[in-house]
Amino acid sequence: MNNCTLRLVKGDITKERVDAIVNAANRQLLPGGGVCGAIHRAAGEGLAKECREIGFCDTGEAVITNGYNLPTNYVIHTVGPVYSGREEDAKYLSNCYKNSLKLAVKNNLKSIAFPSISTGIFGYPVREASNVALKTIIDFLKENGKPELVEMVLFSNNDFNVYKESLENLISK
Ligand code: AR6
Repeated sequence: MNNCTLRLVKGDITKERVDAIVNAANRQLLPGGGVCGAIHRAAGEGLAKECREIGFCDTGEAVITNGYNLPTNYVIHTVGPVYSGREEDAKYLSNCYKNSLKLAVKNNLKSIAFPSISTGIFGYPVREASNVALKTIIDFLKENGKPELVEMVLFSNNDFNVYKESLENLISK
């Protein structure tokens, strides 16, 4: 759409060769578990050091660091909401995608890969989250015409299939 590509990929985000990968971080920007742990392990100690210097990121916000030993130049860290079942969850989750995309554009990055933010340890149901994620990305691309490539990298077959169904439903609307 709008000369941009949105692609769903099944795989490990730490292997993606894009300008930036997004980390589903915690507010203290500490190396945690899940995709965050995998990113920190693959990036090496330099990433944790730069995160310590930044110190904090609020829910729905995003910060950018270097990629260190990753095949990507940058990591954008965003903090998803812990799922509560309240209406505000969707707003915070949408802000994660929006603010990460804004940061990518501000830094002239052409390609960015997202994991499925908040749907692991933070407990956001994947189908609900997929609709928020995809709708936010599509709206951003329609409005801004960049970045050129946005990938959603899904770790499991189930997540990939859920995102695929949600995307098909959104496109057919
Ligand atoms: N590549 C792509 N996706 C992955 C990978 C990977 N290598 N590894 C896991 N996933 P989670 P959250 C998927 O729990 O729910 C951390 O401790 C995983 O299957 O990583 O936002 C942070 O520090 C799931 O679909 O993130 C925070 O404290 C998705 O990534 C907290 O967990 C997100 O799951 C954040 O929780």
